[in-house]
Amino acid sequence: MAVDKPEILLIGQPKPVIVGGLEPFAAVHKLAEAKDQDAFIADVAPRIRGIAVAYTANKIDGAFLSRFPKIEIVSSFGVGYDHVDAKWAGGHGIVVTNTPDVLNEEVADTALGLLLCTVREFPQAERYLRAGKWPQGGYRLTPATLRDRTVGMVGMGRIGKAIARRLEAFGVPVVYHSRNPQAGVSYKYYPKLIDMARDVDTLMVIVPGGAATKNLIDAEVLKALGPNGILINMARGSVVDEPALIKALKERTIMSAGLDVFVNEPQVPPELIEMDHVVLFPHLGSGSVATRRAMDQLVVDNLKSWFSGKGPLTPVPETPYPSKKPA
Ligand code: 8YV
Repeated sequence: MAVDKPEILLIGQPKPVIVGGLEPFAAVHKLAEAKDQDAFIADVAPRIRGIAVAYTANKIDGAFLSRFPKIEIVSSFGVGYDHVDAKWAGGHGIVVTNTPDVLNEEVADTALGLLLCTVREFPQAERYLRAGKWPQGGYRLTPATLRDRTVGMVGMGRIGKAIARRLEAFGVPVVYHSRNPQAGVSYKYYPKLIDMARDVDTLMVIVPGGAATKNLIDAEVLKALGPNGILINMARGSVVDEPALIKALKERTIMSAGLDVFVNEPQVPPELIEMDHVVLFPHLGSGSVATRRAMDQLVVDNLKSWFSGKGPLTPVPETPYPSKKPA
């Protein structure tokens, strides 16, 4: 007797690696191609056993997941999964997976690129050249240098460690703040973020998004960072109090910021766009063809492993596998 293929809802762009990887073993319903998405979901929901989320912007909360009575697994693209209510899923026996590790080095490369661009004003200098200003005189000597800076890492997870390794190679002292000290990490640990902000002049933010880290970098932290302060955000827009950051930049409470992420992406506050002393990236931390392909593949591999009865490859901590049975 032929075994029915599991039915999977694909949310977000139907990328070739994901669609091509899923179709041999699953019936894939592509939400992005539906004219009426709500009616489409209502139609397929009773049969859906897995959801693939191809982009981190889609909100997958309890209300949404309750529409799928047979849902077993949500396989989400990206290491960050603040768009998925994993706690709710865990409480309802649904496994959530993300795509960790395969992007560590790429995001760490981008973090160093953004840091250097911000400290040494490389994008501004390039704009200067293109505007034909070089013949009138060289680009200004930058007030900031990486040579005398200490980087305070806000977060020391897998990507944080990859960034810190690079900073060490650059000869830049590293210290860190996270909820708990990390085993096997020898950099100085600060239990309080405000104390670290006071002691360093550069903050590199690389913590998970979500309620626990919302507005962690607030006006007080920025003030403690001080007038030579440079903030780099590689995490989520929500980790930084954006209006407080804009105010601090306008009033030069801090010197500059390099931002890969924003509260309301892809919308960027016009106040930031207008400022010449910030560097703004369109959330491209992991954005190379090779790394995005590896992330797409891990979205597929989690579902493939699950539906062949082998369990998920990279479940998030809120939905451990095998699940912890109540005592
Ligand atoms: C992606 C990311 O750029 O993995 C993440 O959490 O933020 C990045 O790798 C992002 O997922 C694109 O939406």
